[in-house]
Amino acid sequence: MNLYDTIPNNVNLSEDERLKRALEKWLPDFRSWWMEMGPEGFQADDIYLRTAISVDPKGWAHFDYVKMPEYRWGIFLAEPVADRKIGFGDHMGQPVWPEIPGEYRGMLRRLVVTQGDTEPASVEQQRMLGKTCPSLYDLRNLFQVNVEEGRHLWAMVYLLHGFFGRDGREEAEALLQRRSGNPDKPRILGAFNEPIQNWLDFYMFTMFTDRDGKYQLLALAESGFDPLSRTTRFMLTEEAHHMFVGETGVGRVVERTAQLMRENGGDVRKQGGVDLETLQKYLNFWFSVSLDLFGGEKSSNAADYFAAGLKGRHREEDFEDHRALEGTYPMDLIENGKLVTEQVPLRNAMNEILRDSYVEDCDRGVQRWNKTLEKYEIGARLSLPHRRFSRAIGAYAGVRFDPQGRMISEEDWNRHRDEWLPSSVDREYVQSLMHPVTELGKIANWVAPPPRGVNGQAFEFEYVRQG
Ligand code: BYC
Repeated sequence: MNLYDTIPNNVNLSEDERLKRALEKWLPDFRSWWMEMGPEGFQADDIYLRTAISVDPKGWAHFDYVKMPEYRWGIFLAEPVADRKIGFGDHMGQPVWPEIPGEYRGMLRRLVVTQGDTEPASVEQQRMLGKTCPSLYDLRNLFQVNVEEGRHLWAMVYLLHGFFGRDGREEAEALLQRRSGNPDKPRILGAFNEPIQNWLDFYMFTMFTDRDGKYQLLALAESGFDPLSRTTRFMLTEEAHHMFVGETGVGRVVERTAQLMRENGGDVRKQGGVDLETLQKYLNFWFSVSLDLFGGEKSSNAADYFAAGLKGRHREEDFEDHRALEGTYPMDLIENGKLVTEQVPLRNAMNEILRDSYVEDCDRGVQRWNKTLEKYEIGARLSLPHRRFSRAIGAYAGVRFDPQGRMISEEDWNRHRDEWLPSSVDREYVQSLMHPVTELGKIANWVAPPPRGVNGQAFEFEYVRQG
């Protein structure tokens, strides 16, 4: 592990002069992007952050005060697995590839660029949130997520520079050129152009959108292209914290809402909280845009990735048939304006199979939030909307469905839309709650404090020292 090189790494960068030069040339561009598009207003402050010091799953994190622009962004790959073999698709059983197989260059580039694009996008989406943080603890968590997304960008840029030659270098530059939400140069995937205006958006995003990240990274960790597998395996250890921020963040809002429902007659908005209906609408929104990130239900791209051994399923080893040449997957698809069950060849159903694992995982999180409602003896429950609800990508795009998954008319949709998704009034209300709370040990009224702080520290700890 070369921790104190200009670019910390465990890929022996000092022995690869060409790659080292390419990355050192990209570094100032990354820094300019970070200063322009990274967290606004806190770049000179000392933040209590964890940094990678080893890729060992048990001991990689080191906590200390760091100014974000000085964060040790680096290239860290999980240790190689000896004699690793391709675990699925047409090349099943062959040794994994240490370099890119020529025939799959285009496909791999596309996967790496799509993954890479999401990382800076999320930092751009979240750049204003620091100004309205509910507590120093939350502020620090936001910045931890942001610097790690920056490091995930480095992970993909390493692959582009290290394995793709000139077009890889061009793609790495382009990753710093596109901008979230900019109609002239948008980020590639839908959810990453949606504004994250407030902390409820942020918690929902880290709960639902980062969880797509988990499943996509798990599918890429199966890859026969070994450097992609190793880099995504290490990224997954960081991703876990992001989902923790989301799940516990929403959980703390639910807790506070439940408390307010039990107090003073239960009108949550009157008491400056987020009512359950509004929480449900934000949940509906972020869950459905995140479902879109899995791509079309029936996808020949997904079939090609699988056949080539580039992108597998979540925990491929749990499946019995790793070639997936036989068998079908039943899907309710729309034919002549009606839902009809179609048997889709398994390889073409890979996006949907991954989405299934994701939906189950999300539902477990929602049930944990419901336990809090139960604890406060509140009868109402939160739930995931049906996966057909409010989709912009895939088989259900352009057709209207209610949260139970029933097909409805455009007229019905327009009549009920504001009951199901945040209306402009809801957004204004949530925005009105967003005031910065930066006193030690204090927290905004609309969210409960966490049961414990970061790395054994108390909630009252000075997680951000303003310079
Ligand atoms: N928005 O066959 P289809 C993360 C396009 S998140 C816009 O259905 P495919 C993170 C698609 O490109 C994880 N366009 O889809 C989280 C294609 O375009 P063309 C990111 C979309 O290719 C939080 C067309 O529709 N990682 O890490 O099977 C913070 C039809 O394609 C969308 C990855 O995504 C969309 N949502 O699947 C920070 C992994 N969906 O060819 C980070 C790499 C589809 O018609 N990416 N399209 O021009 C992939 O594996 C695949 O590209 C996708 C799409 C799963 C995204």
